[in-house]
Amino acid sequence: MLKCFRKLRGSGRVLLFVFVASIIWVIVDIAVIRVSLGDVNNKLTKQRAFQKMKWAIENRQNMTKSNPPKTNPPKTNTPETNTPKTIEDAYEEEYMMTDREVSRFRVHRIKNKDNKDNVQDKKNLQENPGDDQPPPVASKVAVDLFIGDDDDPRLKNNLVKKHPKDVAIMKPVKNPPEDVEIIKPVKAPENTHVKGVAEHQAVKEELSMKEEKHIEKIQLQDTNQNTSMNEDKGAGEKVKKSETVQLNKGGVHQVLSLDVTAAPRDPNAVGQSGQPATVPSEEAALAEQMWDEGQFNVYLSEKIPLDRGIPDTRPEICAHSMVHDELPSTSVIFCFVDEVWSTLLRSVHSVLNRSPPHLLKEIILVDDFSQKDYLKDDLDKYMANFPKVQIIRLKERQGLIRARMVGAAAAKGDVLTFLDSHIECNVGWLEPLLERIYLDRMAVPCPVIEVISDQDMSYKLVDNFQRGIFNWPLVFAWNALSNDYVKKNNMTIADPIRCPVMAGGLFSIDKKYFYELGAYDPGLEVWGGENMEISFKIWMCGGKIEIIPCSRVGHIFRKHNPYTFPNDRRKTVERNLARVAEVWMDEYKDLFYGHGQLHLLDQKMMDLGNLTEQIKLRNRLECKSFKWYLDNVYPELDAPLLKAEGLIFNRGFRKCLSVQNQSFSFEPCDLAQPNQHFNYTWMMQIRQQDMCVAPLIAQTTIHLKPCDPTLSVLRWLHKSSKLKQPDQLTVENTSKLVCLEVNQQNKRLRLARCTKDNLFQQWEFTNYYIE
Ligand code: UD2
Ligand code: MN
Repeated sequence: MLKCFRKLRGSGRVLLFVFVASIIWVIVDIAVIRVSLGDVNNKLTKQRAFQKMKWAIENRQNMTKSNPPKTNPPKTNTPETNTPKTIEDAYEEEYMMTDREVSRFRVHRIKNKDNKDNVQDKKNLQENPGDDQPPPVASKVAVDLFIGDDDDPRLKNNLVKKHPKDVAIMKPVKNPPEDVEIIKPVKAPENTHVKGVAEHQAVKEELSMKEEKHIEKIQLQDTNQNTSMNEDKGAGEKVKKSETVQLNKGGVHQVLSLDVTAAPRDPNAVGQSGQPATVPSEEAALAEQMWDEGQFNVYLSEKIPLDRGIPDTRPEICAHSMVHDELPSTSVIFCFVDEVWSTLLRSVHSVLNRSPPHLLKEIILVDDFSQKDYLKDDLDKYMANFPKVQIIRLKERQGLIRARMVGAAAAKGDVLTFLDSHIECNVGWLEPLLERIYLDRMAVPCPVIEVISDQDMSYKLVDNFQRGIFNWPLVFAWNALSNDYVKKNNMTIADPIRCPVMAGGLFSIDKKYFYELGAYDPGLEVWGGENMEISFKIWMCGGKIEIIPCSRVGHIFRKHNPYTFPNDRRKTVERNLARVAEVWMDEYKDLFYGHGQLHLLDQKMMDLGNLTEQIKLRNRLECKSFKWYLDNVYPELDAPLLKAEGLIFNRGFRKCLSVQNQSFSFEPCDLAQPNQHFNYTWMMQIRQQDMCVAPLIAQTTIHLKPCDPTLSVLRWLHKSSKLKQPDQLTVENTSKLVCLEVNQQNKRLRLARCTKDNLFQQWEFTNYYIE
């Protein structure tokens, strides 16, 4: 019995094992069946989704307020919403796409920062079987700036041919770009690579809200639409694609970081991604020869693709910042004289490629009477392919200032954006500028001006917190905000930076406001000083100038102007500055003249032209004083109105100079005596009220004469300062060195030959205001 029981127990284990095993088998079997059913379901789901997506694509272009979708979507099991969502939203929400599936509907994003990443992305793309079809949403169109077939060797080394006849403009893309990363688009004009759009949840919500409201939709058309110069008409067809973006009154969206590319961007192209380029040693002589044409490395510029990538140098948070949907449109104005072909074109392409098309009203090229042949017909022909670009030819050289005014007069945009003709606009450059004007029409925003190296054409990031200032005599300079200032004002690296003056070349301004301000002084010639004029005018007449760190534009800074000046360059700039000083600087103009510009006061030497209109304008606008400007906008500037003042003490005689009945005497020093009080001015005059100490050379003595800043005979050289020892008072305008001296015998004043260490020739004012 016991044995039998043991046997049964043994076989019971076996039975139990068999029982458990079959249960597991059944479970596994059911699971397998479920999985294959799921597969079938998934396929059906996907098919439905594709159908719906196809419908969405077909209808997307018809979706405007007045033009609702014409066809219905295919029926699905999911409830219909009134508002068609974006393709990818609809798909994602309703069918719970996997990441891999989502990636099919993503557009490509340019990754400027590191080509290695791009290569990796490409690899990922290849390894990812989900991406084996071209993305259905963003069909790519290339902007090919080279002639001929793919086999053309110039395509391979990205040689930009100078002769525009050799240049084909548009070319359809055959393969997806190579240097890309993939992100999810929400509002992207077709044919663009969009960075950072709607990755942000808040933006997504904002946008879907707007879609529901359907208040306004704007068609974002590719700027290159209908612009093919290519013989192949098909290429033209392919670029005629557009998408809609819905904009909402009072709504906001994440800043658009468009970057239309000549896809595929060749990572090995010369200067690609803003990398430094080098001249091969055998070409060094040629490169040197080409330098003078532009005063930078023209040789390399010719090799660099016209739509090269540049690194996105914005502070991290900029790509996520929000701007209003209803920004004003802008006309971009480039003035140029004898600009280098490749840099001019690169400038224009950077605007076309990186500006939201609906905000870019036009690009106006003002040719300031260039003499170079290629800037005539060839440029006309090339630009004829870009409907947004127009060229205005000046019949004689007007100079940059009047050329800008011609451009402004022709502009149809709400905002004028002035740019130099050798720049590269970075991604997302435009909206932050327009946003600033949208918020305050009297704000004049400038991008951060970054550096395109004149040597190797690399794109260089500049330091944060830089502002534009001037030093005497009105010399523009960059200046870093102090840490204290940054802390005190709680500033982040993306906050606008108040600038006492702008650099001049790159800024946006509300067009009406520009004219309210009287535009530029048309009496300014050729080049220089107009940045001071417009800066003072803006600040003193109620506006403000700011650098917007989220907007960045590279500029080739050159050591010499590559063009000629109709008259002497130095004189031209000095005269312009003197006009500005006369109109805007009140008594502070003395500081301008006093810092090495006294020769400008000589009317025979310098005809400043008529200033009446400018002075009238200032009065009409009821602009504030220059003192207000210094106190409120640029308090850091050292701007004492006098070089020195107080008593004039003679070190040898140990008494002070005094005026009694129009003649000079010496008295014991007494600060309370007004007749002992003199000012030593920036005009180098020794002044008591309106009377000036004047030398009488022939009589070797001095007398008092009514002051006149233009009279050079009234000028005394006196080198003493806060730091230096007392010094001689030397008559400035004589060939011999003549000094003011106390005659040791009769204790009277006289003019004598300057002798070192003679204490009777040494004078000291009570207060010095200069270092
Ligand atoms: C800076 C400004 C520039 C201007 C200048 C002072 C920047 C980046 N640049 O000098 O815009 O404010 O200071 O006036 O802030 N041009 C003409 N006609 C002429 C002379 C020049 O159209 O008679 C064009 C020229 O081709 C260029 C632009 O004006 O596109 C500015 O000239 P620049 O580049 O020689 O001036 P830049 O950058 O040294
Ligand atoms: Mn320039």
